[in-house]
Amino acid sequence: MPASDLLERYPHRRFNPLTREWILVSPHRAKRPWQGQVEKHAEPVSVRHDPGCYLCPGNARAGGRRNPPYESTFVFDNDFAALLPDAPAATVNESGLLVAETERGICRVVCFSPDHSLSVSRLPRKAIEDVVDAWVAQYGELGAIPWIRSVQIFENRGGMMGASNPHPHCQIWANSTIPGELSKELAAFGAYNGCLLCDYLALEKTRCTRVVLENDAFTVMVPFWAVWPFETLVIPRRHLSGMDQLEPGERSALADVLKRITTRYDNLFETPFPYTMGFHQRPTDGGAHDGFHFHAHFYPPLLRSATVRKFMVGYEMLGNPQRDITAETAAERLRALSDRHYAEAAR
Ligand code: H2U
Ligand code: ZN
Repeated sequence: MPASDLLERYPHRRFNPLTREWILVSPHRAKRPWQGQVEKHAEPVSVRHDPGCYLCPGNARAGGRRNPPYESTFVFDNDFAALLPDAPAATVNESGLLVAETERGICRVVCFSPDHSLSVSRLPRKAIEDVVDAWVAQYGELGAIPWIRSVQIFENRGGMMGASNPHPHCQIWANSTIPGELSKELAAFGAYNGCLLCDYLALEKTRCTRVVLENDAFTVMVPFWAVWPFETLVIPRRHLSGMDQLEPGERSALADVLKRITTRYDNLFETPFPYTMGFHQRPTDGGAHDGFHFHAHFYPPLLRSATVRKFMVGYEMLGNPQRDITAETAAERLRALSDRHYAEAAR
């Protein structure tokens, strides 16, 4: 039997070249019965303006600030920022065991739209282009601050992922050191001969088993080494180290793939699909980092329905992450879905 067929049937390990870590795949286990925790079914939001929402236009936020009557995107400094720009420098090192240092940073919130009921999947393409423009502007503005070395843009969608509010928004944490996940990727890019993601993209395009969708400028795939059941990787087809290098047409292309993948996610279980997504871009520490290939990761927790999620516990916390359905099966299921949102198709 060819090795690829064996991978479909038997437990095996897969290597993640971006983090240089292994994951365990147990395809024979996908049909096991589930008697564990069942999550609440997330209902779509119907009100377009919620008087109690701290992100809606015109409403009050914590600390008495009030949002302006914004009409497209709106960016503000997080009122409960996890990082502060003026933390004084201090380090502790006792015997190399008690090691700590203060960290400076700036945290912001980006509202994607004044409409409380929308999500990336339901926003018009033009509105997502405005969001991309806001991200590019923030990456440029925060990255230009001399002590900021990394700008992390991320969205937590859905209560299951810890989002505090359904209003479409994301967060930006920009800080004075390079965070762990990006550090691992930088090391992997540095150790690889050529560009790891240009080569990976070329390899996947000869197979198409894991590609979910694409347009002229971006490809979305379930990576060979995906950990989360329906995890995807969004890769610009051109070698770009950050979203500031996108041409105007490529910004629209990014908006297009983001709309299409989030629509397919919602369509998968006909539910507002929870996820954490975010971009990995070159550090803003003054180095060139030309070899880095920027990309986005979607990490969604749902496994087999709108209410059964994957837990990263047990062996995963103590050994390695593990998955049941293969990346190929997940890609096939996402590929088979429509780009038309179920809520719109039903009308
Ligand atoms: P999350 O839904 O991903 O938690 O993002 C919402 C952010 O909004 C969160 O980081 C901030 C929280 O600190 N926030 C404000 O900045 N002002 C408020 O009035 C409430 C929430
Ligand atoms: Zn709102």
